[in-house]
Parts: sequence; structure tokens; C-alpha cells
Amino acid sequence: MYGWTGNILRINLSSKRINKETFDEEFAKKWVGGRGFAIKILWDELKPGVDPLGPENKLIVAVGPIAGIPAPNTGKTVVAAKSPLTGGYGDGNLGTRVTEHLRKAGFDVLIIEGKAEKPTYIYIEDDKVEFLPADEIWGKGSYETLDWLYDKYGRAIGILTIGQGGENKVLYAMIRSMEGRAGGRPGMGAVMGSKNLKAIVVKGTGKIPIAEPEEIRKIGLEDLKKVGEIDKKTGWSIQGTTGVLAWCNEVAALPVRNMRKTHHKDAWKIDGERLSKARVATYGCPNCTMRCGITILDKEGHKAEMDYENIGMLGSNLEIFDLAQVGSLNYMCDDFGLDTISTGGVLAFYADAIDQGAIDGDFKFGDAEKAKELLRKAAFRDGIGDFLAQGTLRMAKKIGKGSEAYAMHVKGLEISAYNCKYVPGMALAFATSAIGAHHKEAWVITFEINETERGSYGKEKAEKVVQLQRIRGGLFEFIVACRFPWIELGWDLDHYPVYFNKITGLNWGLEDFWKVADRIYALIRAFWVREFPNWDRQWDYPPKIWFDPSNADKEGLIAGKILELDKYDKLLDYYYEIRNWDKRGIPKKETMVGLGLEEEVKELEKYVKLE
Ligand code: PTT
Ligand code: SF4
Repeated sequence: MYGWTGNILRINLSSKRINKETFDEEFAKKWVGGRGFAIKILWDELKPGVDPLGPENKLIVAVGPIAGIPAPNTGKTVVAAKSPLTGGYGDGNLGTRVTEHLRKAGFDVLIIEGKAEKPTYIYIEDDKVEFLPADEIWGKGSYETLDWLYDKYGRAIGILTIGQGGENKVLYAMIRSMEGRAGGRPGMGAVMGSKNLKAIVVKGTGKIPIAEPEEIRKIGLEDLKKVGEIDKKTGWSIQGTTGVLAWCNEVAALPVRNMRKTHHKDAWKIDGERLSKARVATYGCPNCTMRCGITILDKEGHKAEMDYENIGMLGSNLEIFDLAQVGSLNYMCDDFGLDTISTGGVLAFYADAIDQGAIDGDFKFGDAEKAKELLRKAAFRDGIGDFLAQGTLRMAKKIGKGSEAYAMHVKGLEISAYNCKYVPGMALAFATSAIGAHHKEAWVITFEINETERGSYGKEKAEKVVQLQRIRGGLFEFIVACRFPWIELGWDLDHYPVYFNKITGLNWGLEDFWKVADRIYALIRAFWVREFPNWDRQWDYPPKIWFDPSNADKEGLIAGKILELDKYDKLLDYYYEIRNWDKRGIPKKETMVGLGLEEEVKELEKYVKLE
């Protein structure tokens, strides 16, 4: 078998047992890698109802066949587990040197289970595994931890680590890897913390098994160069993802004031142009020639990498329009290892609840210093921070008084930085994302606003959401590569079967990829349903306030416009029809069988009646 090492490294932190396991070509072809391996393993190995922060939960680190080879933007790895924030399937995709090292160490997947007795870090060198004391780095931020590990092992090593947020099991703590890189929004860092696992360090010295190594090296290196040239010509990475902020403001889709507003006169102060002028460094992932991590000095003089989501959620959504202060909040999230999107969502919800009189407190929109104080408290679960560490859904349940309506999340995961009060297709994309409200899977908003009638609910929008989920939530998450060459530079999708076939020796076309993507989406949905057998379509609704006429903009481009529930329901029906799921949003039996999920049907039927 080429393209896969065929090996899984299972590490049990409780027993310190290490198992080297294998998988065959049938498994490899069925699940391919990354998110595909992760959901299959979690489905097979986790009993429904396990405590996501208990030793029974498993952290999966998975690469894909294309990961780590010299070809455009292949330095990514998927981290996954049952999410402590949502209770469903959770994952993230981050740039890291672990990608290449893990494959060179001879593994496609790491399964971390159990719980270490004391704070520990794991050092993997090829098939040798050491459990080492983490006393010197436990309690430290992720930057200090990275430096400590770099001093010991050199900068070329692969590292996944957590900050204090993960140690304190903040439900939206992420995993950090290298400068500016963070992944696993739905609490993957908290899962590491719950296992007393501060870091995973990987060094691999072997070879990645490739069917046509000379060919792939030639094409890969040429294409890396070409992608770099296109980037230079288009200038995309001058502003990187932050270029979209000015556009969101212009089209009234910017998150402002807990998403109550869609634009702001001061948004220009934190836009991509201002940011690129303030740039002091650029961070990026391995194997990338379009490095997009624009880095500025924050208020305290730290280097802070700023992506659009970070600025939207920690800036405009909190009505903080001072770039250096937004940088400070971003840097703190990175250092503590907290997700910027959820942190911004949580703080905005808290300010909103105070503003609405639903809860007492002294935090107001626009107060950057107080936001920093609260962020620190959340990371350490100190005082009010313990409340903030739970995420918006749980906070709203505790506050009550109608606050659930403006708790901006889907399935418990905070919405990323697109205000969809009048963008129905993007609202559907958030609502049906595999992990809760993340934009990563179907970023349909530019298509919807630029190329369709914005407020319409036609089937073509549901079709586009599914198409994008297949590409972004499927293909790029299971071959495991950054999607930006395709989405931002127009690098043709047809390149990917070429790489894939030369690596694996197979002869796949894009259609084969879509089938794997549909299989993965069906099994992820089955995972959620098994966890929550009372499942119905309301799980796929965006927040209530987007349907509330009193929340419509009073002025500007979309004044008086708002989502309409009956029409949204129709759009959701189209989505289910395309996926051949039933009206509750559960894959039908024939759909699962058609995707080769016969065994999984039997298991799911123990919990819910299938159509
Ligand atoms: C991603 C999510 C995003 S998506 C952003 S900004 W973005 C936020 N970044 C954070 C950060 O930074 N620090 C922090 N403490 N929390 C953060 N939370 C938010 O996390 C990221 C890039 C980006 S920048 C995007 S869109 C693309 N995402 C990809 C993806 O999901 N899959 C894929 N195959 N390719 C992608 N390429 C791009 O990668 P999550 P990274 Mg991240 C500082 O992982 O859980 O999906 O959360 O991975 O290496 O940092 O690269 O405008
Ligand atoms: Fe990483 Fe950005 Fe390059 Fe993608 S484009 S690989 S996110 S640096």
C-alpha cells in the first residue's frame, strides 16, 4: 500500500501502554485520512454518553495521504475528540510540523486515551515513545511551553501543546502547534488538559511511502512555486484572510455588538489595510508559499497573529476598534490556548446579557481592558471566569430570561465572524456544519451575496452548501491540506486527484472524493444522533434572534430585513433532500447502506428508528 503507512500508534496515558496497530487498504480507501479516520475511530471506540473530559474520551491526531509531502500547503493535521463544548463530534485542522514528522515516524494516526497520573508530555521518536514529566511547563502559556520544547528538541520538531486554558478545561480551549497556529475549536485543548497531557512532541526520521516519489517531488515542488507566484501576482497574502473584513462591513454581514448590528463606522480602523500596514512579521504553516499569518505588535508589545475571524470576534463584535488592543486579546487567546471565535462570542454574549438587564455585571461593549481581565479570568476559571469558561450555550441556560435567543451558537459552538441576519444560505451553512457553527465547511457567503439574490431561499443555495461541504469539510479535511490555494487563489481542484493518485498509486477522480465526503458527513451526523437520540431538525437552526423582526437593522443596506423561519425550513428541507436524510435531519437507512455503512446502521438503530 502506498500513500498510507498503514499504522496507528495508540498511547494509553493511564497504563502507559503503547500499541502499534495496523489498518488495511480497504479502511484507507473508505476513510482516506484526517477527519475520515477520526470519525470512524471515535464512532467505533467511544460508547455514547462518555464524559468528554473523562479518561474514556480519546484524542485523535490524524494526517492524510497528501499531508506532509512537498506540494502546495500540505502542512496540516486534524485533531479530533468528542467535544466537551457541544457533546458531539469535534475537530480542527491546524498547521504543524507534526504532520511531516508523524508520517516519517511511520504513522497516519495517533490515538491518545486514558489519563496521566501527573502532568506529562509525550515524546515520540519513530516508534519509540517516552512519557516525560511536564512539571516545568504545566501552568505556563503556550508560547513559553513552545520555547521550552524548542530549547530541548530544536525548532524543526513537531509539537502540539496547550496553554492554561486547556489545563483548566475551559470548554473552548484549543491545541496550539507553532507561532500563530491553533486548532480544534470545540475544546480539543480541554480534552488534552483533562488527560494531564501538556504536549505531544514528534520526530520522524523515516520515509513517507509514495507510489511515484520522483514524479510527486517534481510536480509538487513546481506547483508550490506556481502557487507562490499566483499569490505574489494577486497579492492575496498581503492582507490574507483579513481582507474580508472591509467587505463584510460593506455588505452588512460583520459581527458587531454580539451580532445585533451588521456594520460599524469605525470598522476601517481594524481592517486588512490597517493591519498589513502594522505588520511586523508573517507566520505560516509548513510547506506553504502563500503564508497568511499577518502579525502585528499588540498593546503590550507581543507579536500577535491576526486572522479575520479573530479580528471580527475580538474586535467588531465587542465594539473594540483599537487594533493593538484586539491584538492583545488575540495574543492572550493564543498564549492561554483559547479559541478566539468562542472567546469573542462568550464575551459579547456576556456584555449583551448585562446590557439587556438579564444579569448584573460591569462589562460593557468597547471596554478592551475589562475584556482582557475577563479573558484571563476565563482561562484560569477565576471567579466570574468559571462561568465564562462554559461557553455561550451553558451560560444562557443559567441566565435564562430570554437570553437563549441571543446566545450566538449552533449546537453549542459559537458562530464565527459572519452575521447572517439576512444571509440565509450562510445561516444554513453554520447550522449544518459537522461540528457546530463553524464557517470552515461551507463558506457560501460570498457566492450568496455576490452571485444570487441575497434574501432568497432557492434550492441552489442548499446545493451550494452541500457542494462546499464536500470540498471544504470533506476533501481538504481527509486528504488533509490547506484549502486556501483553491479558495483564495483559484488553484484548480483537479490538481488534488493528480497528487493523490501519484502518492497512492490509485486512479481516483473527484467523484470518488465526494462519495467519501458524503460517507463522513453521514457518520458524523450519526455520531451526534447517537449522543442525542431525541434529535430533530431544530438542531439545524441558527439562533432565534436572526428571525426576530425587532432585531432587523434600522438603517443601511439591509434595513428592515431578517431571516424568515418558514422559508428557512424549506431551505433545510432542500438540504436534507440533497443528502437523502429524513426530515429530522437523520441519514436514511438506504443512504447509509449506499455509502457502505451497513454496520453503522445496525448500531444507530439501537438508539433511534431510521426511515
Ligand atoms: C480555525 C479557526 C479559525 S479559521 C481562525 S481564523 W480563519 C481562528 N484562529 C485562531 C487563532 O489564530 N488563535 C486562536 N487562539 N484561536 C483561533 N481560533 C480560530 O480558529 C488557520 C487557517 C485559517 S485562518 C483558515 S480560515 C483556514 N482553515 C482551514 C481549515 O479549517 N481546514 C483546512 N483544510 N485548511 C484550512 N486553512 C486555513 O487555515 P480550527 P491554523 Mg486552525 C491565531 O483550526 O479548529 O478549524 O479553527 O489552523 O493552522 O491556525 O490555520 O480566518
Ligand atoms: Fe497555513 Fe495560510 Fe499557508 Fe494555509 S495559506 S498553509 S493557513 S500559512
